[in-house]
Amino acid sequence: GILGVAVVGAGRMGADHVRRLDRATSGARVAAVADVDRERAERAADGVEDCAVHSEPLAVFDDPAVGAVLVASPGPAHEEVLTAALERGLPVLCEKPLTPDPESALRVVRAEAALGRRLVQVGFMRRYDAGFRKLKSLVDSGVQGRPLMLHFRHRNVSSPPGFTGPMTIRDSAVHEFDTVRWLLGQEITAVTVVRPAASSGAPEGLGDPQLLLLETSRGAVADVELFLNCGFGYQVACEVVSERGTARTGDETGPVVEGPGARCREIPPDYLVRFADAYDLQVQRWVDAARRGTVEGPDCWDGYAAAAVCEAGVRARETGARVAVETEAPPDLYR
Ligand code: ISE
Repeated sequence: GILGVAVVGAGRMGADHVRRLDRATSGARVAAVADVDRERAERAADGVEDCAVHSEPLAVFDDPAVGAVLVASPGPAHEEVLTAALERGLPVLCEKPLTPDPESALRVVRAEAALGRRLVQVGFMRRYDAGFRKLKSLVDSGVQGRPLMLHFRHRNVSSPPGFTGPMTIRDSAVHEFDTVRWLLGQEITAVTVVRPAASSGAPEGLGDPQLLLLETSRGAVADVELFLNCGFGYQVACEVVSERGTARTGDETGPVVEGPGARCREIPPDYLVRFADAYDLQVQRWVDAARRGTVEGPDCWDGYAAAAVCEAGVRARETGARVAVETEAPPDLYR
């Protein structure tokens, strides 16, 4: 039957997912929207047929119409919802980060491993972006030899209000951490953060932009320009430098625009536009899998591994030192 989805968290991302599930996904409907700000939940649910609205996130679990949960609340609120969903055996699509720190991520990993089957997919949507998928199949094909270096650019127009230094790592750079692990099939072993003079366009004290240097388990190195207040557009790009060639994605995303005296390429304003197709595919594939009783995509272990790199990253940016990443061994479920 049709999958009844509860969307927990009705901020920018949550509201976008409500619209996506309601209008652009087959086999699913939005059965409930929950947000601690009830009016925000009501706005997101406006126009959605037969959709319950809650101000208490856990209330969605008492609703028999709810067969799956999409978690889009802020990272620190995830663990409670994930734990409740796992207890009830409901499939989950959890926006990144799985949880903000490795300790809580490991608790979620262990709760899922104890069930002996996967229920949670983590919303690392770049894995569903057409350009990144092409990079991945090129790397996997081995035609260019071993990948040696990755160059990333990650620029936002502006950081959201209340964004802190650690959040630049846990909420933004976490995407690169997952992308490196996924593209290379290697673990990130150490993080160094170099910080140029802060931009006057960035909030006082945020220390934006930053340059991250990541080392991996089989000797690759990735550099990440993280610039969250660049002021002009949303850009995410990645170049893979291998032994016999390079490949790059993300430079040409918006349409070509021509007018008097100029020919240019539009730059998307934000991630909702830049990754719209990736989100659509991610959510459709999650719904299809949930209806078959399966789960695909990035798992809780990927969420934990990324959180462990974040932990090292947060310390690296505070101390200026190279910080080694520490992780536990994965439970059998994720081997
Ligand atoms: C946001 O939460 C995202 O996930 C975006 O992809 C990222 O570019 C942005 O920096 C984050 O704040």
